[in-house]
Amino acid sequence: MSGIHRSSGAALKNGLPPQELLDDLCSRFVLNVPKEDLQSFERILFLVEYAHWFYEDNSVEKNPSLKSFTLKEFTSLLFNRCDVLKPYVAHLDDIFKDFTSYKVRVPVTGAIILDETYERCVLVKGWKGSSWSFPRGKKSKDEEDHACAIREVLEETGFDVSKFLNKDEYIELIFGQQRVRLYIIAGVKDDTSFAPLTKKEISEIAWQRLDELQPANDDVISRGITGLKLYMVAPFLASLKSWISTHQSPIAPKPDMPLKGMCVWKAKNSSTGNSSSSSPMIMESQSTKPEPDNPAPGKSFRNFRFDTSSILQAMETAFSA
Ligand code: M7G
Ligand code: MG
Repeated sequence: MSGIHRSSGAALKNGLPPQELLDDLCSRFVLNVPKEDLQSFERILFLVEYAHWFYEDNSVEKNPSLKSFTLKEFTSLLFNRCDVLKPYVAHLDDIFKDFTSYKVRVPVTGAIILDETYERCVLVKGWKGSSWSFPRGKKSKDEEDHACAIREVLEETGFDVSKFLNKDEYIELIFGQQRVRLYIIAGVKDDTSFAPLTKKEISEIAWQRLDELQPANDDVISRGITGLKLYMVAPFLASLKSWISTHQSPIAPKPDMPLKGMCVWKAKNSSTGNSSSSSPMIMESQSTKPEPDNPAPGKSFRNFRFDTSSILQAMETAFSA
């Protein structure tokens, strides 16, 4: 990572963000948060991830000569170029590894939204990949399961399930170290309008027919019988079927219902990375970061702590300047 310390003019020529931009992102997203969010590198990396999203979605969009980075590249850039993070550059590989393993331990909640016939459910397609999953996401620190489900479904589909949600009606499965709970929200009208509130997270939303989702096996990643690529959908279908068999749908299956899934929202420019829909972006609250059920600091942090005092000092200097 040597040689990235350049003046802003030169930096822009090869697409590297100028120092001022990185400093601004660092102070806005990483330094300017409650002290308790800076107590572990796992939490700090979630802040870096927000800064990365802001960089990709706003800075690059406004100035296309800026390069796009993976989260790992962006993290490295930020650590190498921001004074408060620089002392930890040597540990960056461990910090990143611990963050990735922490991320997959954070419990996830979401919803299985069924239409009024109980024959279709809402699935969302990720921005980067090509697979479909139930709207769902990682729990923030101290957030209750159902509150996370309501928030994530709202972020990813624009639909507020709070009025429909029954805290006792859910299917929960464990994948490796991750607990996934999906609340069953049944009887939603199929002319409900859906559109994600986050930018570049979701590329498509559709009512998918349950009978089209039947997979060849129970794998986490599977294909439905019509070739739909599914992520963490198939393992829920058996329990969902038995739930449906014991509940009466508000309306009988319509004979004229299309045999295929029905797209209800699609981004204008998904996966090309150029532009996106006109939906507003939400930057989640800076004080709520995901946290596993049994939070434990990553291995490599047992021997060193993030020095918050240097951050406070840096902020004082910045504000008094
Ligand atoms: P997440 O919020 O990390 O997962 O988003 P969760 O919903 O399971 O909690 C999943 C993936 O969507 C991320 O790894 C990103 O690739 C992408 N993504 C999510 N958000 C909120 C954004 C965003 O605001 N901007 C961009 N560019 N990508 C996002
Ligand atoms: Mg999310």
